[in-house]
Amino acid sequence: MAKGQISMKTGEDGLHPTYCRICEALCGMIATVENGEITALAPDHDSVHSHGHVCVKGLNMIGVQNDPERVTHPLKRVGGPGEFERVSWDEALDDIAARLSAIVAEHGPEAYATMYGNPPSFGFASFMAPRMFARAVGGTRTFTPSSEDTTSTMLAHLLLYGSGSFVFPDLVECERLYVFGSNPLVSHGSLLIAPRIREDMTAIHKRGEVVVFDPRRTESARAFTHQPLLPNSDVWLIAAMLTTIADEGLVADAFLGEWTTGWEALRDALRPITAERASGFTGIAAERIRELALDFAQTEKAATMGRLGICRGTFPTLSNFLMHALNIVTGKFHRRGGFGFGHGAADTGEMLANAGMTGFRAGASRVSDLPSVVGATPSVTMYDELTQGEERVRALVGSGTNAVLAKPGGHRLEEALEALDLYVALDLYVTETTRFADYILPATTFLERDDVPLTFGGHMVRPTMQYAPAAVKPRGEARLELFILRDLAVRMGLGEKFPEVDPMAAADHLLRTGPEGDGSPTGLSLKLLAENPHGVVLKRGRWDFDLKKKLRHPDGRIHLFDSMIGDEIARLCAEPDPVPGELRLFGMRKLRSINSWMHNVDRLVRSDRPLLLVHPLDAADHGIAEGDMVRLSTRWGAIEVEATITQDVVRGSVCYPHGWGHAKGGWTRANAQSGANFNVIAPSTPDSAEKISGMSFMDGFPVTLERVGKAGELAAAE
Ligand SMILES: Nc1nc2c(c(=O)[nH]1)N[C@H]1C(S)=C(S)[C@@H](COP(=O)(O)OP(=O)(O)OC[C@H]3O[C@@H](n4cnc5c(=O)[nH]c(N)nc54)[C@H](O)[C@@H]3O)O[C@H]1N2
Ligand SMILES: Nc1nc2c(c(=O)[nH]1)N[C@H]1C(S)=C(S)[C@@H](COP(=O)(O)OP(=O)(O)OC[C@H]3O[C@@H](n4cnc5c(=O)[nH]c(N)nc54)[C@H](O)[C@@H]3O)O[C@H]1N2
Ligand code: SF4
Ligand SMILES: [Mo]
Repeated sequence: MAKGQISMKTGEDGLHPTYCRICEALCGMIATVENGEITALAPDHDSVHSHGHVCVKGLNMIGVQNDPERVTHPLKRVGGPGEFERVSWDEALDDIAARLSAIVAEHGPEAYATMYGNPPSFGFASFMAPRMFARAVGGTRTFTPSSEDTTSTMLAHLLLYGSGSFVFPDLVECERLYVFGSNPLVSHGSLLIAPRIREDMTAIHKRGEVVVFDPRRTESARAFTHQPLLPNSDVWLIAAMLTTIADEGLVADAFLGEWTTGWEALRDALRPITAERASGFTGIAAERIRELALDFAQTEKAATMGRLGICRGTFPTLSNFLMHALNIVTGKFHRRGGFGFGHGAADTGEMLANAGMTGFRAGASRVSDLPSVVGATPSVTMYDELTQGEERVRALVGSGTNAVLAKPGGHRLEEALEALDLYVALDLYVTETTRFADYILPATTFLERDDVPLTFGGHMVRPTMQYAPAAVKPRGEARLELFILRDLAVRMGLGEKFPEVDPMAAADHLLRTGPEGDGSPTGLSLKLLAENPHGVVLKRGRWDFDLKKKLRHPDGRIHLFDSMIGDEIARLCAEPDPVPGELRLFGMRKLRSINSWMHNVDRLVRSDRPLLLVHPLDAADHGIAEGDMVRLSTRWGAIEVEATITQDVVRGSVCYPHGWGHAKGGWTRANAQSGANFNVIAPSTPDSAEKISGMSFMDGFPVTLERVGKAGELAAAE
């Protein structure tokens, strides 16, 4: 085929339509393939999903794809951490199979645990692989980023709807959008798929108003109405808004009567939380809280969205629960311009359930009183699970996670990983985490695998579907995670428990039997998608579904109250007032970074320097000047970082990005970058997590700040 022509055949010269799997926007891209290699990545202007939108990370994925430091052959540990030697696949897999079988024979299947990270969860097959392997071996402990990302909102969904299907705002018709703890202009949205979210939000602001609740004047806050507040205080704000709405009689009685239970109990429990009381915790005037509540209730097409900023404080489940309740109680639920479930090629809640990821298990943790939510073992128990007692984890397979930088107390995991009898990592790099592995097995990038974004099908703002065949064959000896782990299972004699899967045949089956499959107006199938390389728009749109089928509590209603929620409200009401002078640390994402894993791409990092944002009054209190090095400490650890003074953060808070602190991985460019590992100081013992969900406390925890010197002076002294 001539260069410049569209091709759907892996490795063929030409232009390959694909989509980015770095973040949830799933932007359409065109990969230019020449002589079996990707030579350029460009926006896909014909994409029916993103219409030419991409960001700088997507375009620079080529820097990871072709990175000379990428691991493209199996590596075996031959010395201290990070000392590896190339081996053959057979040698690696035979040795791993023998050692893992022996560990399981001696200590039982629970001696094996699974760990996976963010990037593999974007692929249909790469997401299934670690779960299927765990099921075959029998170990149930599963460490994922959920404890830092989704667990609390998942629990709120389960309590309200009895289901794990995501509920999200209708950006298309909304006229008043309240954004709690999300920075979509940088993150491109999460738990809702909308690649052109900047345009959606701009249009809403033109029709009415977008209010961004955030302790930092973020890129999104600057673009719309910014409502600053203290970190870890939204729960007070939202509770007081609900109380105001109840007092003013702005409640959608008909909807509540038909679809819900528990409103009276919720209202009564929240009664002590007045706007005046909330004002002391949030730093927002009581009058303003009432105004925000009334504006929301009185706008017909209003909705909220909330993300990490309300998912990781000390009341993350209650914060999410009340944020949903705000929509439900004011009649915005399941209504155009409002807030509700989605409809697409697949139902997320059902898919999670089919993957064995269901429900809530109280007291599931061996080493703490924490539960498991949707199959995730709380991150803050990982150190103890790997190091304590006879029943400890002795063997771990990790796919696509840099836990040492990503998990609270990541630095302690170095010791825990090194103590394992066997740690096998499926990854693209020797990282701060995989350097402790006995083997690193080279995984594929998303450009090297066939995919359909089925797991995202249920929460697209404008539902579409696309089939992206691998643009190129895997580099070197890299292999699909699913094939690596199936091969390993077979070598362990577990082939029957881990059946051979053809991922795209499985995807075709799900497409055809799903809500937009055979017999539906769209008639989705892999064949239809293959005939439409830039994607297919689902004809019925987001709102065309039967609400009754999505509500999974036995009574078919939304539960606005629950004993767990009652207990959480009582715990909230007993909270002491904020400590004067206390500083709270919260996090930040930047456009040119994705967590920790694209920092070896020079074009992405060369203009970046992680800095601690400090408010001028707090800087004065602590004798800190621009560019000073400061020590941040908690009872869990201490880091030294460079400070910058700015009005962008609210007084009483400091802000620092995560994913930094590279030093000892096999990524030279990343190692050269300044910055410290946020998670050294993050609360990381089981007592620090939210009791009911096991969610890590990562935003708004108290820190001590002290000046240690000028950045330049310190560097010169070293
Ligand atoms: N460029 C880029 N995009 C990404 C990522 C990335 O690393 N880089 N990561 C991806 C991933 S894994 C995820 S999960 C999503 C996350 O998507 P988002 O949640 O939209 O991303 P964040 O930028 O973390 O936004 C959280 C916001 O909460 C604010 N915040 C912190 N504490 C509080 C608080 O107590 N209250 C309130 N109201 N706000 C608070 C922070 O200042 C921040 O602006 O982003 C994804 N997209
Ligand atoms: N302090 C603090 N900590 C946080 C967060 C925060 O906001 N603040 N955010 C949390 C959130 S939301 C998340 S999602 C987590 C992310 O946590 P992780 O997923 O553990 O961390 P990443 O930095 O995304 O590292 C991903 C790893 O996957 C590898 N990789 C990339 N692509 C592939 C692939 O296709 N297959 C395989 N097998 N490997 C691949 C990369 O080389 C890298 O080693 O971090 C969490 N940690
Ligand atoms: S916003 Fe950027 S990183 Fe996210 S999917 Fe689009 S191109 Fe990829
Ligand atoms: Mo995440």
